[in-house]
This record gives sequence, structure tokens and C-alpha cells, in this order.
Amino acid sequence: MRKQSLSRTCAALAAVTSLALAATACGGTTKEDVKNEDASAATAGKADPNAPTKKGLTVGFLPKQVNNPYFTVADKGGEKALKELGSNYKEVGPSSGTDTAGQVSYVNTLTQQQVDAMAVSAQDPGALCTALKQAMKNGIKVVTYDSDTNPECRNAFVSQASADDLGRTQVQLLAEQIGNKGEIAILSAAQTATNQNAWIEIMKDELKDPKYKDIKLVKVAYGDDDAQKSFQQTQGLLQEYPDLKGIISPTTVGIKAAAQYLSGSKYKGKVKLTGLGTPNDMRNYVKNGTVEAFELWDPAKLGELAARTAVALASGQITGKEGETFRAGAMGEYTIGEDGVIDLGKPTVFNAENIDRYDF
Ligand code: RAM
Repeated sequence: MRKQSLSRTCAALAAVTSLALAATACGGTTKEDVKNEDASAATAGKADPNAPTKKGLTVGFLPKQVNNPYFTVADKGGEKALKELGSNYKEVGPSSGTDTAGQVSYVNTLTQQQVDAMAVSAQDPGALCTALKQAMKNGIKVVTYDSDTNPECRNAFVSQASADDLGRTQVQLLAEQIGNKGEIAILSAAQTATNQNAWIEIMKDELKDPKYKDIKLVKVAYGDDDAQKSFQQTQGLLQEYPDLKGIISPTTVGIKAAAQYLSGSKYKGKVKLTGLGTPNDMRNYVKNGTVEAFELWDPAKLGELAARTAVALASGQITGKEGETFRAGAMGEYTIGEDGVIDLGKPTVFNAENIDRYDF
């Protein structure tokens, strides 16, 4: 215990100074010690599914962007679950949708503050790795949610749904709406975002199916999860490709801004729009005929599962290895899949018929 807290203090120091400096300050941490700590962080011992759920833990949430309504709902779900579990919640994060450097420094801040676990939505797969590994060396459990880092840089990833499913279904939704024919574009978030890029790769793969031979993907634009930039990018797409038949926007900020642009333009109802949006953001655009159907998971449930995974890791009930199972309260039992991925479940498709049944 003492060793752990000492090593946590030292590594926290390393996170903000340099490793060499911290080693001196901590009375001779050798390279070997660091290597051993690294190894134990990576394997994190053996899971004990019957270990009691620890209380009084602190879990830090670090979304891609704090003022993004999607993350507000997701992180509130995490906060509620932590309260139920008798643990504490905190949230830190950048306000812009492209601030990877900001995310790195927030990881270091959480490490310094010696939280028990952190839940991170990674703006970039590789850029956060060193800081996250440093956190794990300190015995801090790292869960990614919504957008992953590289698997060796976290203990587990809580995924909103299978990336394969999400990528393919967005193409299927749009293809149906445009009668399998015409030019289409994608309006994404940040160019580095792990989740968006994974879905886009799968969309491109889905489009190789001969049934889409008359559909042409003409451009991938980036709105950086900034409402104004996403609006302008939509406008730009229509200027550049006047024959555009449809847009897929796999981001809640992007799809809302694109809908706003289309609904006030001559393209309303003519240029089809689908992707990932929240029912509350999209309700008016579905009702006024701008959008037929789009999809999403429940962000609050994603945040809740991230919090429960973080607590299960910090309690030693799971280590993040494939095949381990744990109970996520009323959400039921979850099994950890390949590469430490935990899938929340299937997304929901929203349209005029069902949208009023959802409030988030
Ligand atoms: C935005 C973010 C987030 C993504 C959702 C669908 O809010 O880019 O990472 O999962 O959209």
C-alpha cells in the first residue's frame, strides 16, 4: 500500500517534470523499477470477480470536448453511476474539438491528482499514449470510452457499438434514402479522431459492395465538432458538388449543423442527411422533412458503463483481459472482448415514427 502510494506520488511527479528528475526526487527509482511497474500495469495481476466493489474511489472523466452536449449527457451518466456506487466523479477536458495537446495535459493533471481511474475519449489514437501509460504505471486504471487510444495504452475500451456495425449501417441508411445512386460526402469531426476514422474506413469498405456501384464518395470534410465550421463545411460541399445526393455525418455536432444548413436551403429534403445525432438535436429536422432517419446509442448509458468498468477495474474484479465478465449494475453482465473492448450494445435508428419516445 505504502509502496503504491509512494510510487504514485513519484510517477505523478514524473508526469509533470521529467522521469529522470522524478527518479532522483523519489530516492533512486531505477530503470528496472520503472520496467517492473510497467509490466504490472500492463497485466494488472489476476482478476477476482468476487472482490468487493470499492467505495470512495475518484474517477476522472476526460471527454474530447467538455461543452459538447453529447459528452455532457455521457458524463452525467458516469456521474450518476459513481454516486450510486459510493464513489466520486470529476470532469476535466478541453473546450475545443481538436485540442489533443490539451487532452494530454489533462491526463497528466489527473495523474498528478492521483485519481483511482480515468475515463478518456481520445481525440487521437497515439498522442495520449505516453501520458496514459504513465497513469497506469501509477496504478491508475485507464478506461477509454467513445473514442479509443491504442490498446496497450489503456486497460479497457468501452465502445458505443461495434465499429463495423456503425460504419456499415450509416451507409445502408443513406443508400436507401438516395435509391442507391449518386454522389455522397462525409462530414466528420476532427481529422485525428479514432472513432470517426474507424467508422469512415468501414463506410469505404461497405461502399465496395457491388450493390453500391452507382454511389460515389466524393469527399470527406472535417468540421472539428465545431458548429460553425461544420455548417460552413456543409455549405462548401454543396458549392463544390452541386449534384450531391447525400451526406453522412458521424458526429452529433456535424449532423446537427448540416441539418441546420440544409433546412434553410433549397436542398432541404432533396439532399439526404444521415449519421449519428441525438434525438433532441434532430427532432425538429426530422419533423420538418430535412432528415428521414439517423442513429445513435444512449450516451448516458455509455458514460454509465465507462464508470462501472472503471470501478470494476479499480476493485480488481476485472483486469481488462478478453473473456472476463463483470456486472454493471442494472445494465446487466458484460464480457470483455478482444483487445479489451466492451461493446455497449446495438445502436437505435431514429425516424419520424419513434423519435418522440426518446429524450436525450
Ligand atoms: C460527437 C463526438 C463523439 C461521437 C459522437 C457521435 O459528439 O465526435 O466522439 O461519438 O459525436
